Amino acid sequence: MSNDLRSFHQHLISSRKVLAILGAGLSASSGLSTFRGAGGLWKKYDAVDLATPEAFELDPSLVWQFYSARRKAALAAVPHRGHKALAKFSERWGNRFLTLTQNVDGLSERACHPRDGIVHLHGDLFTLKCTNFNCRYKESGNFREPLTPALANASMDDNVGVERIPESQLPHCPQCNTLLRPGVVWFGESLPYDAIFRADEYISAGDVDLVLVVGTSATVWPAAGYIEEVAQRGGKVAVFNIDESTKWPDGWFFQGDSAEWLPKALE
Ligand code: BV8
Repeated sequence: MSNDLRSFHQHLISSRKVLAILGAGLSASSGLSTFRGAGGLWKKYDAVDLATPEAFELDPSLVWQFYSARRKAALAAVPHRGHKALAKFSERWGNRFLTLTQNVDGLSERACHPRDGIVHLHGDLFTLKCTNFNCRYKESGNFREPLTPALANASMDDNVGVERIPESQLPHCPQCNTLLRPGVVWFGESLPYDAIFRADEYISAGDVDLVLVVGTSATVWPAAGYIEEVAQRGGKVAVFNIDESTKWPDGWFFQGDSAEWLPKALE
């Protein structure tokens, strides 16, 4: 693995197509918790345990407070120079660059990343979906805070306790009055078909000479599988991570804050 920017830039400018796979570490410098490691806990709960249909079924009050706290934190966060460097790179490269983000915080959009250049593999915090299978109500771009008065105290702060909120005071569907859920992909749920199609189509068309792996532990599938797919087709891998254990056997490893490395690598 190399962290030589010159050889990286030579490969970058000669690449026919580039892919980026973004994870929670990209937003860490905007103050948002990651999923694993130190950031992986919300109060005494493991984020992975809360990001499941079973957790929501069992305790929608707890899960809605988890997501409301994250909505609030994401709305208060500011995109950093790394988010902006990716957005500008996407503007310059057009359809020769595709961003696959695992992040649900909306910071890439707020950094003005071109909408047709980014795919949300795991949905986003500001989309709401009805839990009534027959209703199919779905609302995007809902930045209302709090979603209901009962959720006003939801917080990432460990010192703020979890309340027992009656289901009637959680968000409900305006069409059929059934409980709404966050429009994210939970563990055990399939990724959105259009996201999978877009990613597969871009990679299987060939010519992806470089994949940028930014701030992700690459432990969540099928997102992590796209890295392998590009490498198996001959593409080079450039990892941007603070953790050396995420190194890839071949390519580049830029150890440190992606907010610092991305502007140097892409501008
Ligand atoms: C599915 C939304 C099947 C919710 C999330 C093999 C194949 C297929 C599936 C599986 C498989 N093996 C296991 C599975 C099941 C599962 C899975 O992958 N489990 C893992 C835990 C092993 N996958 C699924 O369930 C997926 N669904 O496969 O469905 C199916 C098919 C048909 C029909 C039905 C079902 C769905 C997975 C999606 C889950 N939802 N998010 C929410 O946000 O609440 S995933 C969640 O983890 C986030 O999206 C997050 O982004 C993502 C990945 O984590 P990371 O982003 O990598 O974050 P993490 O904290 O792990 O790491 C942060 C990194 O940043 C670290 O490396 C750190 O060092 C670094 N870092 C920190 N600071 C910085 C930094 N780097 C740079 N700069 C910094 N400053």
